[in-house]
Amino acid sequence: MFDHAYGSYMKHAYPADELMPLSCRGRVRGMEPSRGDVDDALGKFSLTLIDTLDTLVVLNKLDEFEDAVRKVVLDVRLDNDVVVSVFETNIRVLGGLLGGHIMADMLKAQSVRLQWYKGELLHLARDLGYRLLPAFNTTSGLPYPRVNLRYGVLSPNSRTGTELDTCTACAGTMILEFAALSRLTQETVFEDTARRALDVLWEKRQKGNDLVGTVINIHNGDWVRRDSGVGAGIDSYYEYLMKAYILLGDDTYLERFNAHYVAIMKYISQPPLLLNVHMHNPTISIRSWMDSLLAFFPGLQVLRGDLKPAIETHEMLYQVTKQHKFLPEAFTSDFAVYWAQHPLRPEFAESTYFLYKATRDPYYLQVGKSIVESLNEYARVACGFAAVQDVRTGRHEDRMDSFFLAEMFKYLYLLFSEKRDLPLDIDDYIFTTEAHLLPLSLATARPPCPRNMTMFRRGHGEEIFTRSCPSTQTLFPNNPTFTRTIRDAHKQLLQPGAERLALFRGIEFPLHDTRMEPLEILKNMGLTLLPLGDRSVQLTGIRHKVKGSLVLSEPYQACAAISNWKEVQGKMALAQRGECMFATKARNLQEAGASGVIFIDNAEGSCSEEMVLFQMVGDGSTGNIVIPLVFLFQKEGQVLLDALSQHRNVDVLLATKPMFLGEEKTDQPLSASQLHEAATEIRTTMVTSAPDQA
Ligand code: DMJ
Repeated sequence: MFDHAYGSYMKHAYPADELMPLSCRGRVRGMEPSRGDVDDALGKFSLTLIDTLDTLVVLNKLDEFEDAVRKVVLDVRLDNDVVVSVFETNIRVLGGLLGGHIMADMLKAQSVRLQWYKGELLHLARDLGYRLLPAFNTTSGLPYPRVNLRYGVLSPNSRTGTELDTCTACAGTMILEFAALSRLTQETVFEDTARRALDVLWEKRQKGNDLVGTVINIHNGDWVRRDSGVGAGIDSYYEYLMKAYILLGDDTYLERFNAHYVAIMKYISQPPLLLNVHMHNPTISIRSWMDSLLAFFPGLQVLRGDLKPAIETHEMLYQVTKQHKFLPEAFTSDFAVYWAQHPLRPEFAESTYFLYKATRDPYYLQVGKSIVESLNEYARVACGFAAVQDVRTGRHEDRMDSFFLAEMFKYLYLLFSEKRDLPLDIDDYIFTTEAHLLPLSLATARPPCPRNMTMFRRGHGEEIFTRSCPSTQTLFPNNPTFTRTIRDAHKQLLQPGAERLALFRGIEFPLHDTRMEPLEILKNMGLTLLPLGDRSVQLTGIRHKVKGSLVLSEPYQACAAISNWKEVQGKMALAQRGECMFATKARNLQEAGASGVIFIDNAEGSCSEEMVLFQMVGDGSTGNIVIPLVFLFQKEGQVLLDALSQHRNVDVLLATKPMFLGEEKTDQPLSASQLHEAATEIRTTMVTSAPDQA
């Protein structure tokens, strides 16, 4: 496979950069029809060969590694008149050369191989570093998105330098490679330059909420695209802040990461979904679809020690993958295809690996097995693995991006290998965003320059200065099956034939039967209406219960002080959606003494069979809403209103979420601690999700 990409060297003046797995030959830029921006990764520098170097070591292909290093040293030239992406060249080529150098040095030191090696890959890396530096020659310090490997940016021959903006990830994904290069060469300029770009991004964040946009003007630092998410355009910026702290031991990076992380969890994360918001008005999700790049995020959450949302989002991604064989480039919040392509991206495998490492739950081995099986069944072709042009038809593209060997192979191999099978201790390394291996020992290598970090603005609250990853035992004491417990709540996101989802206190309910009556739907949600003697009805949950008699809130929308507070006290209030935030209504009713609230949709005729996924969310404040809250669409809610109009007394027992209370064994009411747990869960949902105009 490798030689197909490399072999074209003999036929053309330049080595091939990528394999064309259907044509069985290498792709040389300029020799094939242009694919636009995608081709900016190709610099006539044997991209795939370099990007795969450290994968060969992980796979214990040491002869092949030595051979590949020789080829790179002998044949790769960087002085090419080619305009390349600064970001891609950094993560794939500079990262690949550094990973290769570190592996070569290690094998040489162990006298295993490469006794002839004298740091040639590091010399190439340094050469490449200097070829990337002109891109940073802007007044802001943010890099141009492209650079000419021979002529830089501003020279008349460069054919680049007219761009005005770049993506956040493009400017913020340099520090690992540049710092490693500085520390290995003792030349300060690389780490300084990457750090300066990060300082600008931090400075330009939305100060009120710590969110960043997707595209930024490289000259004046104004945001050009203000949507904020964790996928395309931003993804590895967050990853590099966290990993820069791990690799370099500099607190500033962790503090920045934590501030952004709090913002992400408050506004973007709506477990299991991750939806983009407007950085200046983050209370509104600005799109209802997700891109496949965000699949790396559960892996990053594992590094952060935040396992629960990592498990939830990963499970959601797995459901999408099962539905479409691969993760489509983009998919809607009800998991339909939005962009149908799948260029063999590794992010889902990456998160699967990290979750397995953290939990040792064999479930993640099963997930990995399904990834391998899909690749073999639907992507494998005679000369390699072909990207899928459309997951719905399975049609292939003549394309195998270098990250497939750099990342996908590495993560899948590592997922199934034991420590003793590897020629290195993988825990001594950190993965770059392209899965290149940088040794943690760089953290103790003295930085070649005095530190000059922007001081972190204090006052975010102690909780965001988390410095350690809590163990699973701390997070989920005495619950060895916590991963399953968390996943189970998200397992039924997709059932055969189920198009629509309804969300009820964070539990998703597949509603397959379009003939289902509202009463049955309620039952399916864990709620049953029971007649109680002649003039009362009981709405009972099938799991744990929170009890209260129903009462209509006055005013019905509960946006102002509750006038019938005497009636509401200790009861389950019914309130209508609209006019103000759910959180406002909830606080008003909580203050009035309600034991819980059931919100009923204000859209006439709405019902869970027809409405798309919906989640009640809070206003982002940490206000102490502790009573249980339920949202029902109008048709289901009408069942309760009808019951209330026909019966003197309607008792309600609300089902609670099995994921945090466990399966019910008896019909006993909840203990005080269970109630507290339930309420905490609900409050957490409220405060960690993007607020929604009720
Ligand atoms: C890789 O090149 C890197 O992981 C990058 O950060 C974004 N994603 C691609 C593969 O999908």
